[in-house]
This record gives sequence, structure tokens and C-alpha cells, in this order.
Amino acid sequence: MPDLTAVKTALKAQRIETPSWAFGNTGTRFKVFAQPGVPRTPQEKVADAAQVHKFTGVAPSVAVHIPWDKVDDYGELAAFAADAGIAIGTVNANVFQDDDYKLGSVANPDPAVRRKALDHLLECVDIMDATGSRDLKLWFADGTNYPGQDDIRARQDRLAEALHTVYQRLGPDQRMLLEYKLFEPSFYTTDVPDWGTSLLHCLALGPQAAVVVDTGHHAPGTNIEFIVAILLRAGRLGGFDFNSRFYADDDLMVGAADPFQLFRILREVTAASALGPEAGIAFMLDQCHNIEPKIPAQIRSVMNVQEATAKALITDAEALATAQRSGDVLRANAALMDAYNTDVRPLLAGLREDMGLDPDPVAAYHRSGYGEKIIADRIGGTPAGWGS
Ligand code: LRH
Ligand code: MN
Repeated sequence: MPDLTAVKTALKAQRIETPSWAFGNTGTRFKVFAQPGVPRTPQEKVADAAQVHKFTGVAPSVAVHIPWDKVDDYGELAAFAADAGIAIGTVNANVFQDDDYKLGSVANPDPAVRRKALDHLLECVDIMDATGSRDLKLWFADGTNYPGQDDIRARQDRLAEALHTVYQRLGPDQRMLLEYKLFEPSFYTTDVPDWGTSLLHCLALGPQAAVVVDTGHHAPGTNIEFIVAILLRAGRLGGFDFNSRFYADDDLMVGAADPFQLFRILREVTAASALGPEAGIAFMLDQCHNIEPKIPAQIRSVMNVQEATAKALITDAEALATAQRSGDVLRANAALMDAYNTDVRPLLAGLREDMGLDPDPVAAYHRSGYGEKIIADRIGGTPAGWGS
């Protein structure tokens, strides 16, 4: 068993970023179910995100999505967040919700549409300058629905040109994170469908560009931890969008559908000593709480990542390496399964007490009455949602 003090130190240093949009109303094409107490403004989303950090101690930043979190003064929003005890984290661009983007944004055949999309991406870097954010996260819905609809290579050229222009605009401490997704909303080609395409663009751009792995963006059966290991080895794993799924991009709570997969992913991260903030990987949640209360769901999600991380960290790496080197397949697999089958909840409860937190964050949140208060206070106004 590894030294538990080192395990606890690593867990205390863990940083998991919440997504502002998870606090708003979300759903599917069939229905977006409204919930009482949902935030109406970016400030109220920040306040809800601060609750997740208050009860877990490891979620000190909230990702924003533009224009869903559009404000007049982004410096002011960053100050508001600081007063609430958190920071504005990753800035997400949005070039997927405008009629002009029907045939794509930066890959669109029409130069005027490409210009419009590029201007938005550049505006997002301006916002990063105001909020002090390090990362610009780019996900493109761009793609085609029918063979022949557009030229696959020409679209890659257009995409590369836009990415290059944005890359040139980045400040020395800023990064561009390129997220891939197999399909949806495009159903024949997606211009950034997989890790390989994202990595090729990142390598062509330069060292401030890295790949984002959204756990819901792969074909069923994809070995995501293999992709993680490969990107870590190449020094191009920029971040994760954590969530889980049974079928497609379901955006369910991370670890809810496949906790063993989450453990295997965190094993690759911890084995590469890439867990700490100094490793520069952005661990973000990207989820939609369509039917469940949103703040407790975010707290539970952070706890699920902590549990998978703790199991990864307590893996007897020496026993594992010895068995691997000697080709002892069963002992090697057993070393990993022993860690995975270890109940780490008492360890995490103790860790929270060490951090001056309640051992049970969800129960503590419910006891705080914050949920009831926002339902009572947030009357009127337009509840936040995906605005599509
Ligand atoms: C696309 C995605 C992307 C975000 C959006 C909210 O499916 O994963 O990361 O911009 O969800
Ligand atoms: Mn995502």
C-alpha cells in the first residue's frame, strides 16, 4: 500500500473545474425540464459553482461559455467570483448556435461566415485577458450530413487557418484546447471527430495547443485510457471534459455509468504523475443535470472523481510493475483490481475533515438550506439554459 500521506497530499491538491452551464436548465431535443431556483445570470451561476467548492474544497474554478455567460464587464465577473471564493476558469467559445453556422463555422464554405466565427473566437481571447483565464476551449459542431456535401480536405484547411489565427493571438501563458467529438450534431463527417485529428492540428499549431478528451465523445467500446496514455506520452493532453454515458453523448454524472472506466483513466493520469496543477491538465466537468437537482449533482460528481482518483493513487504500483515485468498477467490485473475494489470513502471522509470540511458534502449542502433559499429568492427573470 503506498504512503497514505502522499495520497492525501495529492488529493488535497486536486482541482476539478465545474461548468457554468450545468447549473442552468438543460435537456434533450425532446424536452428541457425547468427546475425551480435555477440561476438567471452568470453571477448566480458563479454563486452556485462556489457552493460546490465550499463543500468539496477541490472545485475552485468555474468554466464559462460565451455567449451563455455574456456580461458587460468580464473583469467584474472575475472579481465577483473571487469574492465568492472561486475563479473564472476555462473560456468556452460557441460557434454552434447561430443560423449562419448551418454548414459550419470556421470550416464553412462561405468566407463571411468563417470570418464571423473567427471574430467570436478572437473575442473569447479578449475575455480571457479580462478574466485571467489560461485556457480557451474550442469545440466545433462543424461537419457534414451527406457524402459529397463538402470537401473533407478543404474543410480541414479552413479549420487550420482559423486555428492558426487564434493561436497567434494567444498570450504567452494562454493555451488553446481543442476538443474532439465523433458525431452530433453532424451525422456524416465531423471536422474534429477524434483524438488523432485534434492532435494533428495541435502539433501543427505549436506547444500552446493541446487536446481535450470529453469522455462522452467516443464510439461505444473505445478504450479512452489508451488515448489518455498516448496523449500524456506526447505531452499534448490539455484537459478532460468529465461526464459519463450509457450510449452516446449523454453528459451524465461522471462515474455514474462506468466508474471502472473513470478509475482506469485516472490510473493513467496518476501513473504519469500528471494529477497535480503543475502538470497543467485541466480537469473539468461537462455535464447536464436534466432531471436531477444541479448543485448536489455537481458535488456528487466531484466526489466521484475524488473516489476514482483515490483508488488510482492507492494502487500498489510496485507490485503492479513487478508483476508486469515478470509477465504475471493475473497478479498484475489483481494489483489493479485490489485498488479498484478498495472502499476509499473513509479515506476521503477523513481527508475532508483534515481540510476542515464536512465528511459528507452532499448532506452538508442540504443542511445549509442554500437549495431552498435560491428557490425562494430566484423568482422572475429568465432562468439560464442552453438558449438554443
Ligand atoms: C459538446 C460539448 C462541449 C461544450 C458543450 C457544452 O458536446 O461537450 O464541450 O461546448 O458540450
Ligand atoms: Mn465537452
